[in-house]
Amino acid sequence: SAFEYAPAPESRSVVDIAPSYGLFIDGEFTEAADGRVFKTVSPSTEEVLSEVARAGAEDVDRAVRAARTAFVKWSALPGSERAKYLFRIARIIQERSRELAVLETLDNGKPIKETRDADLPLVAAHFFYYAGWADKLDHAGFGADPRPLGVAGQVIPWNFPLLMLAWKIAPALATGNTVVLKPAETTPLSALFFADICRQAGLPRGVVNILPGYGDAGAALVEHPDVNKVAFTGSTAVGKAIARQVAGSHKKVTLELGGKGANIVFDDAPVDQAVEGIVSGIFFNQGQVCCAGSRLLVQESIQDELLDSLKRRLSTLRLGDPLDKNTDIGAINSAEQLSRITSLVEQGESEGAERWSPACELPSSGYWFAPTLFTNVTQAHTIARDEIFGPVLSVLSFRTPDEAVAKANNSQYGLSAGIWSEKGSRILAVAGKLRAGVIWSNTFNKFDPTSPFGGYKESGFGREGGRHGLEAYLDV
Ligand code: TXE
Repeated sequence: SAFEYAPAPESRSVVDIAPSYGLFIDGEFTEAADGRVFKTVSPSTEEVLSEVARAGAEDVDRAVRAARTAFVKWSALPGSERAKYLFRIARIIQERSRELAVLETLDNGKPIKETRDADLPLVAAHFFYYAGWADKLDHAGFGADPRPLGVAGQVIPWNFPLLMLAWKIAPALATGNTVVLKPAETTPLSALFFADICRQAGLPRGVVNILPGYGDAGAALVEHPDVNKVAFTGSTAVGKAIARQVAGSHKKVTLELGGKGANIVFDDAPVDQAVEGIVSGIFFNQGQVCCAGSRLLVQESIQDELLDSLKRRLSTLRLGDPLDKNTDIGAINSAEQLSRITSLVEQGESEGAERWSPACELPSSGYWFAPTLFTNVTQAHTIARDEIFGPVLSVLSFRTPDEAVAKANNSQYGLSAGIWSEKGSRILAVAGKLRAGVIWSNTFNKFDPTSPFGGYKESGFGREGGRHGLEAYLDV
């Protein structure tokens, strides 16, 4: 696509990581009020990458005040002027995409193949896309003169650090809001590099503020009385806590939470293509994806054939150094996430499911988990119900389309699903019955800024992306 611009980055030398970073408030990098810092490590080596200022409630207050002051002028700018800044940011992201891809791979642990070919092109694409909306809001179908909300408090996770930032910041700025964003504690660096990009683009001070920190800073941001809109992506437990926190206040909120996506393969599906989709559905970003296809529902008549092909394919995946451009499976983002995955996998075994992994050597340092497949899984098993957020696929089977739909919908979540079949009529009939915000057909994990994304049920509410993503930042 026209958005794609990604020269090959494979060397760590393309990125210059400073030994320490401050918070980004009102256009300046500054220490935390109480002087606290934390370390961010590379999950593939456990090497310390940098020491980062840790925001607390006082810093949140400072940042929200800066954003409030900036809102007066920013919201009064003509949309065409706001668009210029967003286009400029998008272009700088393209120009610096090598550096940002390597940085993201170092801080997150995901393969460079993914940051280079998926994360970074999509980050730029979101800024281009929402830049295009900034002067067309009167024509977005919301009625004349839609208004920005004010200061947006945004809390993002570690699985797509820069992409989640783009999903949140681009529509907020396009619509005339200002932003205080808290990146996740294990992946603060790309958001801080983004702060530098805002300065490079000449963005007026205070329009974007970045506060690295932990959950306490996120909670303080959500709680701050002068925040008008809360946007959160993360765990369902924290999402529910945030919904309680803002209940009864003036704040608007969107939540993008967990998932347990069903990838449904019918007997007329092209098997080789389906195997590729199953692999990308659950092993992309080591399965640390809210819309991962973590439940494979395969029609009984082709189960054996499909599983044989899938196992052969899994044996060819390369796990290791995420900076190597041939790597398919990188590191798990943190020791905490690794232990969550490990304990759920142990539970799967103890509940009687059958575990299989290809032969694969795990590096001696860093956080690693081999691609894992569970068969003999029933709907009652924990691994078929809970989000594992790791490279672990649970295989279930079905006989009829109705049974596939019933099993796919048998989840507290409703974020994503996939349908594999040669028959268009079957795909449409099944898609119409699935309770999931995103449904792919004969592909999986494909993203596009023009398409709204979000969940049913406990996967959250509100949509990000597309024209719908504007709505969350406007009073209409
Ligand atoms: O999430 P948290 P964690 C799921 C996934 C994973 C589990 C736990 O299943 O195994 O969540 O991950 C900030 N108020 N997802 O512990 O804690 C936190 O600092 C405000 C799904 O990392 O929800 C970080 O910036 N903010 C998911 C962000 O919330 C708070 C992506 C997410 O962290 C807070 C990530 C609080 N009280 C995990 N507590 C998805 N939907 O894609 C923490 N935070």
